[in-house]
Amino acid sequence: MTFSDTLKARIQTAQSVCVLTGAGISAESGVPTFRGEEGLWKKFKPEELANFQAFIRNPDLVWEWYAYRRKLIHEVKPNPGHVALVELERRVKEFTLVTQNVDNLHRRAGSQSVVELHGNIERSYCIECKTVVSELNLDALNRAPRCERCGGLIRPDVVWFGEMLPVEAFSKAEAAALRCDVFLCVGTSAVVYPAASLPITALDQGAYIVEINREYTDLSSRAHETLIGKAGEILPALLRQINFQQRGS
Ligand code: BV8
Ligand code: ZN
Repeated sequence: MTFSDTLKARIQTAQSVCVLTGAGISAESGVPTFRGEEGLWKKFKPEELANFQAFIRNPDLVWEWYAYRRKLIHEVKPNPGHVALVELERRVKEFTLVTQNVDNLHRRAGSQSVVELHGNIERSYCIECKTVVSELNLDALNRAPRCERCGGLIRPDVVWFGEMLPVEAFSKAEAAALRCDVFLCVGTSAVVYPAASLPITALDQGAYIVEINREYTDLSSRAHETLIGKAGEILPALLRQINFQQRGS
């Protein structure tokens, strides 16, 4: 696999790198994506499951869907794509990993600076008193549990459609996009906002935008480079071809 001299030079000399990942980086771990052929949304529509009204209308169905995904995530492990980003984080002076994924695989791979834009499926909280619940053996339940303190419904701590992203997380992500020299956009269909606005924010301030995906997306026409292929193959190959020793001062 060959990479452009520009790309290698840009990463080699970058003071600051920002990476945005989507479901595609976890696909090779065995976690289904949302919008692909085998995607999670094929059976269910986002509006049926990933929104608060759907949860209130049918808490057990939504809860069961997340319990299924949590169980799946406990059975998989990070793949070489996640691991390559841990290596990149070690090599670059300033590195921010922003993820739309709620599967915790970046942290399990060893990434330190993970900004979770859409929450984390391993955390849950009560919709009434907001008590965070984690000790529940969540997978075993296929009914939405009730809060021991107030009896309120317990929901997954993920961002649903129509819900605001965690303010601190999004401002951290935006600050990184505004500062970076290179922005890598890995395994996302780039259709969900405001996450999908981040590569454009980086582009507008002069960063070099590189997309890694199995197919072209809405972002491809704006990116400087689109590398078509699997993230778990491209990222390790790219890291192997960059000579970080030659870093400038
Ligand atoms: C908000 C829940 C505002 C967690 C998710 C019209 C226009 C623009 C925007 C909107 C609009 N109407 C509504 C909106 C806003 C809406 C939105 O963007 N909708 C889109 C769909 C049009 N956004 C929101 O509602 C957000 N909130 O805007 O609030 C607001 C303002 C004021 C006051 C109140 C509110 C909230 C967005 C978060 C929604 N939550 N999920 C969960 O259950 O996981 S979205 C869901 O999509 C996931 O979170 C996921 O992270 C996200 C993005 O999907 P991807 O990660 O990109 O995955 P996908 O399957 O799509 O693509 C995978 C890609 O990987 C593919 O391209 C594939 O080719 C590639 N791939 C596959 N294998 C590999 C690979 N690449 C490399 N290697 C491989 N091996
Ligand atoms: Zn409660």
